Amino acid sequence: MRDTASILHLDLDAFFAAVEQRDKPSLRGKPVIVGGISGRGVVSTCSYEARVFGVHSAMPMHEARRLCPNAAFLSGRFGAYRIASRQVMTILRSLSPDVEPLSLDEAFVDLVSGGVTDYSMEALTELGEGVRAQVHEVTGGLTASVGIGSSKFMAKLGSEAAKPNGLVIIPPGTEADRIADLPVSAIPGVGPATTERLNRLGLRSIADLRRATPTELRHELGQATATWLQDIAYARDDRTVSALREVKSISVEDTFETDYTKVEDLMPMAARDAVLVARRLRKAGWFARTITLKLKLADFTTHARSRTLLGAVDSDETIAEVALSLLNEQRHLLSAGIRLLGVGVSGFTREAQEALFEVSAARSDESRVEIPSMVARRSHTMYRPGDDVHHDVFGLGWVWGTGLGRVTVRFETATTGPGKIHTFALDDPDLKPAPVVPPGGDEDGIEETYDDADE
Ligand code: TTP
Ligand code: MG
Repeated sequence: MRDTASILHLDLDAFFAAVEQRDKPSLRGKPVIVGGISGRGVVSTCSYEARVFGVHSAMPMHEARRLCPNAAFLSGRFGAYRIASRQVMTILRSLSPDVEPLSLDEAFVDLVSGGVTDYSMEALTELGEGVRAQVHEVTGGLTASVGIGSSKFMAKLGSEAAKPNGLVIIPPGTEADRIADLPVSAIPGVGPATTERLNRLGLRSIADLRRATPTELRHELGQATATWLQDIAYARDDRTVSALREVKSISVEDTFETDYTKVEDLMPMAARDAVLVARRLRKAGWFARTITLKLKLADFTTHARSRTLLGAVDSDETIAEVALSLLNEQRHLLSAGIRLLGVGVSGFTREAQEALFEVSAARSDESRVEIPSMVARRSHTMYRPGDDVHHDVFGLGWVWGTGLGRVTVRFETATTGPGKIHTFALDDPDLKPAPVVPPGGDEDGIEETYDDADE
């Protein structure tokens, strides 16, 4: 742990919903819910106005509709979120070379390597407020919460305490007192399973944890976790801020004891790896567009083949189907002997787009894997609630609702006042989907991904 508050953590407030309110003036100050609009969709996030009703991330959408029927329900515009994310990360990288993004809207910054020398409360307040103001200005109105502390744990606790739209600096020396009454689940890395095990031992708060015996913890949770818990209970956390820790792909590989030559032998391993990858993907809350199958031959040459889907997926079935079909496409390599097989995913988004596709992989004959065919159901333009559109007469607007062959559009943008509503036929030739136009205009279509952190 450092003796200065030199790690900053920034997290945007109600990120996806805030971008929607920025670009849709009529929704400002109102409940906005972003997520999977369909039957079994879940809430990605919602505005603070919707949180008052009890709506939160990961809640089934039908429940959110019940709690807050008058909210605007939007399916999300990832292009716009990606651009805002990039703008924020650029601001943070101007502070320090060591910026570690944790997701699209959240990052740690190491102020020491950024050259900050004055760690007085006044100087840090000025710095923190300066970053928040810059984010607000550059993104055209998004608000961020910032925490500054002597460790990652403290910085993150600070930004959580600062939410929404605030700054909290945790003065060095106060850390251990500050966390004593927190539940053990507040500790980074302590998920529901560990929380339950600790609770079973009668350990509920961080102060309780301090009273536990090392042997008891080690016995129940293993050496590594026990050590971590004993340190963090006293706020001892020397995890570094690392720009290299970004995750750009997730993969699972198997190296075999003997070389395989038969596709029937390799198929179960590819399928199992695909399921492991899918599980890690879901845990990270991501969906992937690209699936890769890697083979290393007995002669140590490596062959990788990828397929990029039209939509982003996270299901065991889809990832396994694609991996198996990529294996099938590389059958000609098998006779050389396969010593390693790996399945990976990349091209992450926060949203599933599986509904747009049909993956049909008939596997009637076990030894033959049909290539899945991706059929985009775009017989005519699909408008999803919240999508940007352009009308030749009325200009830029967003899809307010669709049904019965009609689409209702509200004509407003980030820079207009609340706009008027008009309804059109779905196939109105004057109406088209509009590209995301960011404030500052840097639409380049590049996927915002996270750098490699393979196991
Ligand atoms: P968060 O930072 O967890 O949430 P938030 O920014 O919406 O709200 P706040 O930080 O003010 O509490 O997540 C950032 C974005 O990630 C969020 O806007 C939407 C997306 N997300 C999901 O898609 N699914 C999820 O389960 C979560 C937690 C977030
Ligand atoms: Mg956030």
